[in-house]
Amino acid sequence: MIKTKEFYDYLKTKELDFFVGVPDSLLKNLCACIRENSDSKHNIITANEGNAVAIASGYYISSNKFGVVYMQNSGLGNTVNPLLSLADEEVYNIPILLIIGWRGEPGKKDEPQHIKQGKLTLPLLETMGIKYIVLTDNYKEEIDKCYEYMKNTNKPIAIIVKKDTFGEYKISKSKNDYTINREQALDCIISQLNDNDFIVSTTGKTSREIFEIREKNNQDHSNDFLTVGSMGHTASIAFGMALNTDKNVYCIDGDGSFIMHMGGFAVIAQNPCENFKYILINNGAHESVGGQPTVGFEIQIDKILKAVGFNNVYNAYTIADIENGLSKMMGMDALIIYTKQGSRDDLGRPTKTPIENKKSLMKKIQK
Ligand SMILES: Cc1ncc(C[n+]2csc(CCOP(=O)(O)OP(=O)(O)O)c2C)c(N)n1
Repeated sequence: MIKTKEFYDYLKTKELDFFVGVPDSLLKNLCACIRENSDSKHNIITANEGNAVAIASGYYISSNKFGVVYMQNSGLGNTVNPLLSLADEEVYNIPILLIIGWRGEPGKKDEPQHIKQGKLTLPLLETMGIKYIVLTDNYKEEIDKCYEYMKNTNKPIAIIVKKDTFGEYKISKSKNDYTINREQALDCIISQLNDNDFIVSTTGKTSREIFEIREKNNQDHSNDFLTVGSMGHTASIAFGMALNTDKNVYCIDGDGSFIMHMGGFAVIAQNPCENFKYILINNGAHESVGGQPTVGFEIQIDKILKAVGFNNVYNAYTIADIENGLSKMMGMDALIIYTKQGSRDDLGRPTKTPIENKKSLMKKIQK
């Protein structure tokens, strides 16, 4: 196991001290270390991984230095366009050090959404012509090799990080003053909905908590589309569903997911749909992968949603606010719920497969 701070310090000896990316559960310790030891000009948590590649490219253009992009392999898809049409040697030829958490590594047990991506991580890089090194304890030599390669070729190179590669690096979670947590908010939402209301929930702990709340209530799961991957696309899935049914479709999103593909909201709101309702649980963090901050508390999401065309946008800080907001919500309205961070240590995962989930929902919504 690599001592995380020593790895970080070694990167710095090579002037690899500009970090940009989207946090990942496998890189939780590294992300925490970067966050604690880099100032805000040297660690930018981006909306999505493609933005990170573009920012690292801009950084190189103005400094001649190599940016370090961190991400989960789920985010590799978001980087394909800027890697191939910006950084590629046949376009601008820009060196970037990619650090990629390898979820779904073949032979290791992981969740369904990581299996195909895990299998294809190395082949995808090979297809894109991106050289990679799988990180081992011999990390100094490996970083040296990456550095020399970037210097000699001006091409991006990837470090692939397997599970449990980095040792624990603990920092205290950022706290806020909100009183309820996500699970309490979800519990309240579910108690207010009826059998004709459908949910599309975002990836991470939101969907896991919804699954457990239904179990606790002895309800089945056929009203819920528990998105397990596709971070940032929850609202678009819900919108697509809402367009083609007269049932209510409630999107339950997270701030990291909202920010990841915020452009989608402009188009959704400009195509009003009376049965689409948007709920955002804003904890100001990527809580599901370690609590790294988003800009969710810095931006005025209610004003953004109004500006792109949502009708009424309600803010909620308490259970009573949620009940009140839900009772008033009409189509193309939004409810933003401000919560503290935190979840149960014993939080489980859906025991139904994504395909079982999809099939039972399709049967019910098409009735
Ligand atoms: C494209 C992509 N990038 C990164 C991830 C890893 N990931 C899973 S959940 C999550 C955090 C989501 O944050 P938010 O939407 O705010 O919800 P919260 O976890 O705070 O409830 C991240 C970064 C992913 N699944 N997909």
